Amino acid sequence: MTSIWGIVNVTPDSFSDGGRYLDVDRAVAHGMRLRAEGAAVLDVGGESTRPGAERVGADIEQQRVIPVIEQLASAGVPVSIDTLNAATAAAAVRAGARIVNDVSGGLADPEMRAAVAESGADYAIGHWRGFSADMYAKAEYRRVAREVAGELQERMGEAAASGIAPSRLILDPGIGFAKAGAQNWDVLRGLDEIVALGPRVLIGTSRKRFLAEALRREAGADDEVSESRRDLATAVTSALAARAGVWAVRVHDVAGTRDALAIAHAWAG
Ligand code: PMM
Repeated sequence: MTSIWGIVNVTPDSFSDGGRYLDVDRAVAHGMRLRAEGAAVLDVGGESTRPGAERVGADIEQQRVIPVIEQLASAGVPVSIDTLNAATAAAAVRAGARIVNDVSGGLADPEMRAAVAESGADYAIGHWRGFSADMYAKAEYRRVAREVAGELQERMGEAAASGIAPSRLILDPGIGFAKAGAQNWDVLRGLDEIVALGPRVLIGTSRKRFLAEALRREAGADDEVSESRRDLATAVTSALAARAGVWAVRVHDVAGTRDALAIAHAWAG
């Protein structure tokens, strides 16, 4: 059955006191709630990769995530570190993380693959073409799913050349990363091409812009598509992705996703 990664974003807009103090206890409590709701892995991140987000330094990123990872890991929860920085990945694994989730697939930091190889952690590699500031300018494809699969295959080769065993890899087509609206649907329609590459496949559609766009276009939602409508849309994409053979989905709403996956599972028989 497809498993669930619960998102724990430790950024000033998520767990903070008026934007000044990051509240470690609240982030940990949020993670433990997602765990109780059925998350197999908690994906902890300290730098937003959303379109237009500014980059933060690795030191600030680590101040945010390391105390949270230490507490979650010591409570026995499998933790993944969502980072583009090799130094943060290494520190997170020392703090107890078991998986490095690098949406750039090793392209953002030239030290990343060596750090992961040395750490012994599993490595989730995303399809990516550049930092959020200019990623839409790079969203040019002829056949989206085919090209995404081809580039992921290149990332797999680079990881193997760096000493990371294929059994440690997880592939993610990077929904929203260097992909504009309709291109994300092309990727989802072609998920079997990614699954056919072999390694476990992870997918993250949660609350993303292309879902809100589809709801506005197809269901008459207003401009500010509510969080609950985005979560419902996410649960649907997650259930369909499960049918397409993905190994895990990365979501904010773990409880709703758990129910959606249970129904997809019942359907599959
Ligand atoms: N998306 C975001 C952040 N991290 N990691 C993986 N593996 N796949 C994704 O699609 C992904 C990710 C951006 O979403 P957020 O700001 O809601 O965390």
